[in-house]
Amino acid sequence: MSTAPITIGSYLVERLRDLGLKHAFGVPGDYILNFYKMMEESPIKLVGTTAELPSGYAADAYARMNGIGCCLTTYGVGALSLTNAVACAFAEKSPVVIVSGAPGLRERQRGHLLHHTFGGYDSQREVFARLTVANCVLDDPLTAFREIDRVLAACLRHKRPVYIELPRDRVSQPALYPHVAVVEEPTSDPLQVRDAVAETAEMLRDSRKPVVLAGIEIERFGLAAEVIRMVERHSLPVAAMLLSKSVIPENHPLYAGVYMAGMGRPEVSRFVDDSDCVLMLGALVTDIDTGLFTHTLDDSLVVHATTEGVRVRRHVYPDVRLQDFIAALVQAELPGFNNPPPRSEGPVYAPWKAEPGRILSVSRLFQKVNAVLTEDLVVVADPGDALFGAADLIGPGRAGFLAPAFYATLGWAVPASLGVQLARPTIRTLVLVGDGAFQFTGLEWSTAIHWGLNPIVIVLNNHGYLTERVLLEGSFNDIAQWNFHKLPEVFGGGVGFDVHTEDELEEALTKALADRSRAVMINAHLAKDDMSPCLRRLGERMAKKV
Ligand SMILES: Cc1ncc(C[n+]2csc(CCOP(=O)(O)OP(=O)(O)O)c2C)c(N)n1
Ligand SMILES: [Mg+2]
Repeated sequence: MSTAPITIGSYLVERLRDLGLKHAFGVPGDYILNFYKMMEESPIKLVGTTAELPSGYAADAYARMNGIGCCLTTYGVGALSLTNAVACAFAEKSPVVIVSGAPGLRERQRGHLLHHTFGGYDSQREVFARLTVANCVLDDPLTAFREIDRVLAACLRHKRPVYIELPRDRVSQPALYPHVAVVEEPTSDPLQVRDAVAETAEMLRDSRKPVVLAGIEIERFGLAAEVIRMVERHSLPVAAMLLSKSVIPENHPLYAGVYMAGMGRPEVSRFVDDSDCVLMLGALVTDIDTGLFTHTLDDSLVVHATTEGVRVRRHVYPDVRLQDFIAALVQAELPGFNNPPPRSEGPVYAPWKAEPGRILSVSRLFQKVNAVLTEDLVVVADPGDALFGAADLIGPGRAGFLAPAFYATLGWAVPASLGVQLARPTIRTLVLVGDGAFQFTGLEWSTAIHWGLNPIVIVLNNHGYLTERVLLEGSFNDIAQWNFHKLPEVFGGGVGFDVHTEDELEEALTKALADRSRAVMINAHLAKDDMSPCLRRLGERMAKKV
């Protein structure tokens, strides 16, 4: 056991470790260097990324898989580059801890202008206060230890990012008195749980076509197994949403598919929209998840339970924790329903057999992707047709699926695949990314190679910003053409495939899957105007709105 005194920095490292953090992402800089050193000497591994923004996406995906993620950054130039990733983590509920170094308190007193600073010394914290659920500045050893506890507890409770600012001359400041970590769990009001469940059970008993919609909080709060128990016990059909795709095993007999109202598969939309009692569990009701709010769910038929409380029709029960509500529903006495999920109107992506020499199309590409999905292959999709096409994939069992399907920030997927594979070394990622999106952050593929990881990246190369083209065509949607398949040469690792035809895709994916020792880059050439059914429906609806 170390006899070294506990310091602000060492306590922060220790708490992050206790919470299960094994990797932290970022780029060093002088204001965070001595904390970097402290982390380096701990069991937590430091993963250097090509820039701060991708470190944020990597940490976000890591947090989605691991329960907590972390970015280390220097002040100003680094931290401010991270903001977009932090906003994404906030919007989509991902527990990321941002630790930013800052000028030391002593050096501030001289009144000189210090590099990387802008405005007052509180400006950066004010920016992050808007993007996080809790923030602190560890400038005082009297309060720093409690502040670390408070901020980390908020991160885990809300599954949203938090901001910790650490002035560089406070990292090694010892505690003034012994401190024991305090972790308080919120509890439900038992009477509210009883009433909320009784009212929900009554609605369910009166319904003939009940449906459960499993949202993203079910994934984040680790409640999928409990939801499955609940739907199995009562024979309730269950649909997922795009943001929570694959939260329910997609081959489960009660699984109805991904619900996206007017943008989704018609048989799933009809099934949910026709329901006379929709139990929404942990769902974010976003424009993309509801096909631009084309859903017809009537408030009087909906129970909406989230981590912020339960609403049954128009009655609100704020002090009911989602896990307690679901646990009580498992036990509720219900009749057992007979509302089987819709039969697919023919699989969107039918079985695959390559036709040699046939030019690759979007639908055939996704057909092939669907055919190779296995439980240890996690699909990571970037916004664009990569995501919309992926909406209709039907994975075996609980094959993972990750995408920024609400905040929709381009360039998320490649760095995210780094986070996913470091969080879960036994799985491989299949990254679906547009040519435009790849140009945002594709350099991060080199970090994956550097770490000996083996993501398979498929660039859907449709010569520009197709999703924007669908809304409004113009020369601004054309982008520089890259030979993506030649990147292995530049990055000094991995293997690339230039794919124009079905048999070339077949060969590339067969080789990629057979060889787990290398990262793979597939440059999949597609026609400029070819698109998935989902993007076509989105385009039609958006065009009416803008
Ligand atoms: C960071 C960011 N900037 C801009 C956008 C707006 N945007 C949405 S889709 C899109 C085009 C994406 O092109 P690509 O990645 O090639 O996918 P495609 O639409 O061609 O399938 C753009 C620019 C965004 N979503 N995120
Ligand atoms: Mg494109």
